[in-house]
Amino acid sequence: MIRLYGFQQSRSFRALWALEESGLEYEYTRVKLRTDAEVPDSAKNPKYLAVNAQGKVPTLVDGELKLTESVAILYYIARSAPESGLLPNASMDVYARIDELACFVLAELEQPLWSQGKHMFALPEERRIPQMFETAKFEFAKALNALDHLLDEGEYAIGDAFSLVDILLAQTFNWAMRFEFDLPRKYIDLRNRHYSRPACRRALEIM
Ligand SMILES: N[C@@H](CCC(=O)N[C@@H](CS)C(=O)NCC(=O)O)C(=O)O
Repeated sequence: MIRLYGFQQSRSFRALWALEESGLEYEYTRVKLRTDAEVPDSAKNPKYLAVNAQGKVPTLVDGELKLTESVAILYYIARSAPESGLLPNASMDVYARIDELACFVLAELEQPLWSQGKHMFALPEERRIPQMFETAKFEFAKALNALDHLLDEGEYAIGDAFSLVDILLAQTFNWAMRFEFDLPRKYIDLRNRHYSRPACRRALEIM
């Protein structure tokens, strides 16, 4: 049985949403970030560090397999449930574009959001540099311009069906909205459209 470890308002929502889309059986375990190691469900507790050495979320455990990167987790879920269409049955070119977009979300789009998050709450206080907030917004705007060239025109990121990159994009735009980054109307609409999917709404309830 798949077990997902997560924390509200974090990248673990990507995995929870994908699991709900997939129809796979799973169990969800909440861990607490930024709490003392002695707290039993703390991400710093040795029990959790045994599955995720960085004490981060998400983590997916399936038998002997332990995955600690959200994008790898999405691919694993998609491949475990091919009928979900999270990875469409597609040509080499389409697969390559899906991989490209997944890498782009991690390396370019979410990077300024996470940098800001680190300097807002995740780093030790003495390491935080609030002056970087404006730079993060500048970098995010640059990434959005590049993104315009990577997406198809239609309802979905690539092709004519919902896929794992739509989850990645919608969750990352949701993150940008929470952090009050400027987001063009079309990307707010994309977030709202995908967040109204039944699987996403179920995941929101569970989270
Ligand atoms: N590259 C990892 C990043 C995981 C990560 O940094 N997760 C954050 C939450 S979204 C975390 O656990 N941070 C620990 C903390 O804030 O103390 C992934 O995509 O899964």
